[in-house]
Amino acid sequence: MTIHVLGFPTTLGLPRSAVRHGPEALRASGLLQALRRHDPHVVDHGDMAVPPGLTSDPAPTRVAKVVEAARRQRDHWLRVTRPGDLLLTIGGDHSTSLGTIMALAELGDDFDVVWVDAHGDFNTIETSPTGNPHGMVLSLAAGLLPDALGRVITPDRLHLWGIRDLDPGERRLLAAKRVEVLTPAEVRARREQILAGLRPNVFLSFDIDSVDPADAPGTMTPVPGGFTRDEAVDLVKAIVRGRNLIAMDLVEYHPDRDAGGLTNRLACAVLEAALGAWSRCDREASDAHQWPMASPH
Ligand code: Z70
Ligand code: MN
Ligand code: MN
Ligand code: MN
Repeated sequence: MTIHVLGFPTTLGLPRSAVRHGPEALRASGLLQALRRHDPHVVDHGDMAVPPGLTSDPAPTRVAKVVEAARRQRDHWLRVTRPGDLLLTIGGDHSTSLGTIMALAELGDDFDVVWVDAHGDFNTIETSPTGNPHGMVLSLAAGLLPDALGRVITPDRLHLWGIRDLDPGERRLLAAKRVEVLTPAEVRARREQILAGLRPNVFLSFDIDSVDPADAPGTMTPVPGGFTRDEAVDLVKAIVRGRNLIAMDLVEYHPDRDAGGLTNRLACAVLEAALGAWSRCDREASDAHQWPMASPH
């Protein structure tokens, strides 16, 4: 079982930001080495070439460019992945996550998406106040925009946790589609229940702005009232434990706003927490499998 790590330094979802330096900054502080301490089967696929986002592009052009980059990421994953592998992508803005959803949908996996974020990312071109596609990724994945993505995913698979900043139009759409949308307080209060409601296969998309700005200042769009660092790490462990993490993203990390490296260390801790829990599941499964064969007659 291989852990595939891909940098996706995109600003196509949010032009003008330095989030394209996220993968570079996390690599420079030793992320790959840290992950390999948890599991030696880490393969680094380097960074995908992604053109910069342009503020001069109208929203439909921005969306088309996001979809084009996502298709290349999807095709890359489809070429390299084998059953049981983990697809790990380091963004980039949240448009980083579209290609992996498309790959998993194409593979026909029965999976849920856990979207840990301050934002709903469920705008359409019509409801978006900004025209930024990073706020439209889940509506794209659910087939609400006209772009042909191949297979789309049904809204019951979406689990939005940590949400505290919704635009009016996306709020209505999320309600109409009956998507699970929970604030940090609701996640705290109903944790065991919502964890129990997840399918066994999970894609965890972790937007660093889900964490409170006090613990994660290094992001473009900080929103007060988020998870603490410890809550976030603990939540990630709880999501992965006893489940099959098939993919994970870490997105919206903005190194230029991360004086002191607080957010960098948090990003690393979140990924290590996921891998630690994932590796343990993996070992337990293979131990259980091998024990009867290894036992004396
Ligand atoms: C707003 C929009 C957003 C992340 C900001 C913001 C969306 N709802 N997503 N930061 N990660 O422009 O659609
Ligand atoms: Mn997001
Ligand atoms: Mn966000
Ligand atoms: Mn569900």
